[in-house]
Amino acid sequence: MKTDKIKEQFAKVALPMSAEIKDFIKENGHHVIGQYTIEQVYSGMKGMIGMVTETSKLDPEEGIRFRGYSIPELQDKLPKAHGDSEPLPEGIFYLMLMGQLPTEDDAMNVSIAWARRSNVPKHVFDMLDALPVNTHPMTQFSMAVMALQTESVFAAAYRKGLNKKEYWDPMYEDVMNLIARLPRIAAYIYRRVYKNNVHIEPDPKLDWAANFAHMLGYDNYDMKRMMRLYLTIHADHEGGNVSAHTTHLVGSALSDPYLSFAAGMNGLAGPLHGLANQEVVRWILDLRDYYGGAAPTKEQIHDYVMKTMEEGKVVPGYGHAVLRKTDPRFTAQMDFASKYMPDDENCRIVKMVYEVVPPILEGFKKIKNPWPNVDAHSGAFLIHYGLVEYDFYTVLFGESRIRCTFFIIVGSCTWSSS
Ligand code: HAX
Repeated sequence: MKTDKIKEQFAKVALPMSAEIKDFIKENGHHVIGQYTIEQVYSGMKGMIGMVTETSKLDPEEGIRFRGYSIPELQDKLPKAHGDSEPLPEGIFYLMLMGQLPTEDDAMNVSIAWARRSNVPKHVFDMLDALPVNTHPMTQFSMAVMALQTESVFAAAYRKGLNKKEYWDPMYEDVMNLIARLPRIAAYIYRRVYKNNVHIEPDPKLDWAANFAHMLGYDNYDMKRMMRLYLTIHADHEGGNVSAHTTHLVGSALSDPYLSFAAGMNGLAGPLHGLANQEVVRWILDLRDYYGGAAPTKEQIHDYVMKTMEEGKVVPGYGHAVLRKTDPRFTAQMDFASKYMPDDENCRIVKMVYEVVPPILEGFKKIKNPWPNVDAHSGAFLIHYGLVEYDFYTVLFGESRIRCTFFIIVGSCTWSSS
């Protein structure tokens, strides 16, 4: 099996770490670390420490930190594409994988490795072409990942007979291949559904996010910069969210990464999780329609929120199972909007909604977090740059989220190999 620089570095970091973790468990495994209530058991283990996720930590008050770094710190410290202000998603992948900040060369090596692995076999496109074109893009995405399972290096190696110590190696291959192939698949779905099936070939000279924007059909610099930010901030949110947890759970049966990730994507496609990003845009467009199409006033937003609540629906983009403050991923997007699209009408509406919604939701005592989450903003950006087909938005989220889910699988396999 061919190796690459990233893989060699990963083996150097992960294999000793897996031995260290085994020793730690041997020595400390008997300690009791918590108690829990019946309510926690009934509400899906909320607030119970039930797993270790090394790639990121979600603090209820502060939000997400990736390997200890906040989002603003990462925007400052991670390598950037030439002349860009936003980090390359390759860098956050490297940070999550190795536990240390990448150099520019490291990020470049990830980019090269993904470009080399990005070929998608024809049968995946044939399968997509056989689906009704109105199949939801997330369903197409999950099915395409399943169709790609024919390529699983792990499944083939396991069938031949594989020592436990060797699991991590073909798992790594699958993870990297799948990450590399996803942009092509996602772009194919987009162009098939919304752009008359006219497809755009990848440009291997571009970084992962810029190449994705290119294949979607958005070659302007601003969209590429936005895509780098988008694919960086959605990468990970500890292990308890539905998509990462599902992927980890299915992967723990040694289902290969294609099977595990498709399962996670089916969870991401729920409106209380990743699909909330399309629901936010739908809600704002419905709100505008309701008041005749013009930008709404704060009073109108207030009344529309009350109407949503009275109808027994949720206000999409608000609330969180763990967070108790404004999501820093929302703030990063709002800052980006103020900098690069200060006059955009939908971004202005998102900001007004942010001023109006929390005080209303705070009035409903049962709601534990009245503040916006990551999904409250992203659609407004995409509309600004012309990507208006909001049914597609959760696919973008899925493409980003793959990096957390696959590190978990690589990690768990590595641990079982020591
Ligand atoms: N609008 C209306 N009601 C809300 C609400 C909101 N934004 N957030 C919570 N509630 C309600 C819940 O539906 C629940 O009501 P019931 O007791 O009648 O069932 C009650 O308040 C208590 O909920 P909670 O404990 O505060 O929140 P949960 O942990 O149960 O749920 C959710 C967290 C994110 C699912 C929830 O806040 C919600 O439905 N938000 C809107 C959908 C959304 O934005 N989802 C994306 C979340 C982030 C994410 O995963 N992104 O991908």
